Amino acid sequence: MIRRLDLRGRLATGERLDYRALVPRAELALEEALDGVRPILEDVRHRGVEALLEYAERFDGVKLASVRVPPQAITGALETLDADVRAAFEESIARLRAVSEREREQDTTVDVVPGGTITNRLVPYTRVGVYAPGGLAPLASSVVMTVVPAQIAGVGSIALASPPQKDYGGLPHPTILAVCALLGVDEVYAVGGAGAVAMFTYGVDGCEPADFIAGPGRISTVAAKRLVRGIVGIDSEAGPTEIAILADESADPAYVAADLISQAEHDPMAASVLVTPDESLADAVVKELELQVEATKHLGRIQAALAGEQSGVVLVDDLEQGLAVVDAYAAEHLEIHTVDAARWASRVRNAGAIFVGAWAPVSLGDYAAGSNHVLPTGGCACHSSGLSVRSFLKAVHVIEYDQAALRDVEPHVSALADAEDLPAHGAAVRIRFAREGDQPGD
Ligand code: HSO
Ligand code: ZN
Repeated sequence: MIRRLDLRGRLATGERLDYRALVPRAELALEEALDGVRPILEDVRHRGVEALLEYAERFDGVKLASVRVPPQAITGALETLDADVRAAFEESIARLRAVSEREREQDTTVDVVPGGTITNRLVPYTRVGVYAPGGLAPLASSVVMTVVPAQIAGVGSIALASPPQKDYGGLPHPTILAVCALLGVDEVYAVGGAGAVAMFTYGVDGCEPADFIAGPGRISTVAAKRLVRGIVGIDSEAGPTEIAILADESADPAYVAADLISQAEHDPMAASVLVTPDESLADAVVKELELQVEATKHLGRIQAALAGEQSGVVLVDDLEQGLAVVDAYAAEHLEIHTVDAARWASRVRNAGAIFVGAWAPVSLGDYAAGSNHVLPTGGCACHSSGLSVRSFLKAVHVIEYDQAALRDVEPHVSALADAEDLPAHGAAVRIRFAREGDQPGD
C-alpha cells in the first residue's frame, strides 16, 4: 500500500545520498495545460465577458446572463449557512486575523548620514483577484486564508472568482459565497479557472484588472497563472498537497497514520511521506494505515495517493539523517513527532509550515490554527513562503537627501559613474553644485 525506502547503513559505506532525488515527488505536468489555456487567455483578453459566458456554458454547463454575482446572493448564502459551520469560519477568521495583525510590518526609516534618510515604505497592492476553485469539495477555507492577509495588508479592492455551479443556479458554491459575506467581500464573479485568471489580468467589462492574483486552483488555473505572471503578480503555483512526518519511537502510530491519510484525501497525486529511524514505528504506522484507510470516505483517492510513487516510508539511521531528508524534500507540511520535537523543529530549514508535536496535526493548520494553509509545494519551500500579509505588500524605498548630504557623497557617485562609463550620471549630481558656484565634495 505504501512503498518503503531503506536508507539505513548507506552513509556508513561512504555513499553520497541525494535525498531530493531519492524521495521523489509528483511532477506538476504543466506543459500540456499551458497549451490548453493559452487560447482561453487570448480569447478573454479580446472578447471579454462574451467569452466568459461562453466558457461558463462549455465548461460548467450553465447559461449565465451575467458573470457578476448579485449582492443578495452573497448575503443570502450567509443566511442559509449552517450555524456550526458559520461559528467555525468565524473562529478560523478571528485566529488568522490575530496572527496576521501581528505580522504586519511597519515602515522603517534609516538615517544613513546627517540629512540623508531612506524609508522602506510598505504599500499594499491596490487590487487583488482571489480565485476559489469549485469542484466536488469547494475549499471555502482557502478563501479565508487568501482574503484575511490581503485585508490586513490594507488591500483596498478585493474581487473573488469561483466557477459557476450547475446545482446552484449558476452561482459559485454557497459556502464560498457565505465566506465572502463573512469577510465583507462583495465583488464576486461566477467565473472558473483560466477564464478567471484572464479576467483579473486583462480586465473585462465590469471587472477592472488586478495587480495580483492569489488562491489555489486546478492545473489549468496554475498554468494560466504561470502565463500571466509578469503582467500581474501571482502568489504561487500550487501543486498537489504534501505531508512529511519526522517521527521516532515516541510517536503514536495511529496519529501518524491519520495525518498521512488526511492529506492523501485531497488528491490521488497528494504525497504522504514518513521519515523515521524506528522500524517498529514504521511497521505500526503501515498497519494503522491499512486499518484506517478502509474506513475513509474517499478510499479511492487516498489509496491512490498512498500507493503512488510520490508517497513512502523512509527508514533512516537516526533523526539527524531524518532531518537531512525532510530538509531536502522541503515539504509543504512537515510534522515532527519526536522527543524534544520543538528542538528538531527549530533546526528545519525547508518546509512550508512546521507542525510541532502530537497536538498540532496538519488538519488543525488547514482550518483553525491561526496559521495560513496556502503553502509552497513541489520543493518550493526551499525558496518560497506561504501566503501571509507580506505577500500582499510591496516595499518602496523613499530617498530623502538634503543639499549637504548630496554634496558630501558626490565624489563617490562621480567615481562610480566614471567607472561604469556613465558620465552623465555623475554630471546630474555635479550640475546642482556648479550652478550655485558651490564646489562639490568640499
Ligand atoms: N491541506 C490543503 C488545504 C486545505 N485542506 C483546505 C482542507 N481544506 C493545502 O494546504
Ligand atoms: Zn488539507
